[in-house]
Amino acid sequence: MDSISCIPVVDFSEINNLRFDPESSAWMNVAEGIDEALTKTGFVYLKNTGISADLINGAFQCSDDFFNLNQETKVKYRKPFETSIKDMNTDMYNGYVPPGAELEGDADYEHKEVFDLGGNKGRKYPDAHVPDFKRTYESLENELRKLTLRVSQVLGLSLGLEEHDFFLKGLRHLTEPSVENTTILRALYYPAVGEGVKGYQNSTRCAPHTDYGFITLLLMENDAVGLEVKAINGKWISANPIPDTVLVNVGDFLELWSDGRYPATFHRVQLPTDDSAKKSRKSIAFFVNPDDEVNVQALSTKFNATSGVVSKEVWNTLKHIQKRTSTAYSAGL
Ligand SMILES: O=C(O)CCC(=O)C(=O)O
Ligand SMILES: [Fe+2]
Repeated sequence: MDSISCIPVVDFSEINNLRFDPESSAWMNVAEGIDEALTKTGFVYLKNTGISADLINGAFQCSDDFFNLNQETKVKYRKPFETSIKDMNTDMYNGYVPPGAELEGDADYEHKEVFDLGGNKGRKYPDAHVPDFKRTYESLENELRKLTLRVSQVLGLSLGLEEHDFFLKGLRHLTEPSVENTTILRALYYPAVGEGVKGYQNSTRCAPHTDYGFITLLLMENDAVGLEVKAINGKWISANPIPDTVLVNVGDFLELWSDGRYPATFHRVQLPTDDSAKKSRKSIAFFVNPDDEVNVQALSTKFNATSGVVSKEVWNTLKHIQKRTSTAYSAGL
């Protein structure tokens, strides 16, 4: 089965320019579509989000220009791994991560390079080598922030929260950047890999993992195949790019907030076994985390209103993120 029939597509065009109104049928329709998609797979494609294709293409071009620089130049922008986990601050969330430095799940090696822009301290941009990078990525981040705010309002509706705008309270950094946070805009690059490469047998592009934030917004180049999502029945289904869409998935915090209704599903990017491995893959992820100080616990929704909240866990945002990040980077430290 292909991705189109497995992961639903929800059209955002009706609410794109519409003020938030929990009574309006346009918002309710979108909320129902999102609820159905997220309960089924934890993933949903959003169509007609209003983010310009030129802006997205421009960001992929900058990404291409950066990752095609030689290694000596790229490591000038390296993330400061020498920062100890204990003293981890937002510097840790910025810069270039070379292949092999970050590992998800139980992979031996990931053929993956990333460039992160995160938090509100220690940002660096490779403008000396890619002059449009800062301007393009800042514009894209701005658009992704606006879309995230809309999606958060839809989620308040889809869960039937009494306080429709509840999630906005925990995402103040999206409108007030001085609020401490660990949200990351990440350019991902998976180089072309030939079967002759050492360690090919035990390596992958991105090992199975759940995302640890609130939600992730993912942009993929049109030919960037390879992403797979583990469905509730345990089968891996492909989440191939659909032109003019943004793929959204549930992170650990939304799973907890929704009391498990919206699962943070496992996903992975395998090394293709056919000719497409000879091509690189590029995507851009916006990992949205709640503000650092937010404590997350299961909410009373319209779905558990009579049965009661099941999960008793409480997670502090920063602590949870630090725990998950230190596991992912232990390979590179
Ligand atoms: O490369 C992709 O398209 C997805 C990567 C991913 O799932 C992640 O970095 O969390
Ligand atoms: Fe992911």
